[in-house]
Amino acid sequence: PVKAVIFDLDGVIVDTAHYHFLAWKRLAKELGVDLTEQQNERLKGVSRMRSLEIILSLGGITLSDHEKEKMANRKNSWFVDYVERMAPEEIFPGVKQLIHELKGKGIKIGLASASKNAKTVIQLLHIQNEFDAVVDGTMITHSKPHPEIFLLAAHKLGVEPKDCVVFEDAEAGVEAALAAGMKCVGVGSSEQLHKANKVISKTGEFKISALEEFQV
Ligand code: B16
Ligand code: MG
Repeated sequence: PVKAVIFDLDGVIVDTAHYHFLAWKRLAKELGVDLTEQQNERLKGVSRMRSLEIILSLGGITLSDHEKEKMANRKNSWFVDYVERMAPEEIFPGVKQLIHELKGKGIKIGLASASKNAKTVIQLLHIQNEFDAVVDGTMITHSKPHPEIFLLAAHKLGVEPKDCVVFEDAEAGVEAALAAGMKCVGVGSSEQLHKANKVISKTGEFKISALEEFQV
């Protein structure tokens, strides 16, 4: 039976994924790289430093560790500027209701975000108390597609991985969830997320009855 649902944050609960894209695009432009939306898919779900490294490789650019640190901090300050202007209304429609329905069925709710800004974001959205466990980018050593983040979330929830369903918008995140031995609902394009057990285009579209598909 499904005992826990673990949500990714960026792109699943709120469109911070768009703010990440804007901030990376701005940094990439300064580096002479025109970051496309297609290329941006590779940045989703992976750590800040890994994202920067992908952009540098797109431009064939090499930087010292010190320079990389500076660039990553620049991107983050722009991202934080966008995020600080965010309001609770920016939560995707239907997400809070979905969380409440799941809780009503006795299902535990986790958050597993690679973002080091995840706690700030959920506070700004006033949803920090909705989660039974939160794991963010400050608590892990391996980023998605490594399963660490989801395994830690399951551990904190006290639920076995096989009884967890993950909601993810990033290909790296879907891979991480499956590698953790969990079921995964992809949120976005079925082409991009074809490895997921089920794909929906928006989180709020999910019907709780569909959880039965995951009972084994
Ligand atoms: P930060 P998620 C991820 O969050 C984003 O998808 C990814 O694009 C970003 O690079 C990563 O967080 C790190 O974020 O720079 O704020 O630490 O999708 O796992 O919620
Ligand atoms: Mg995401």
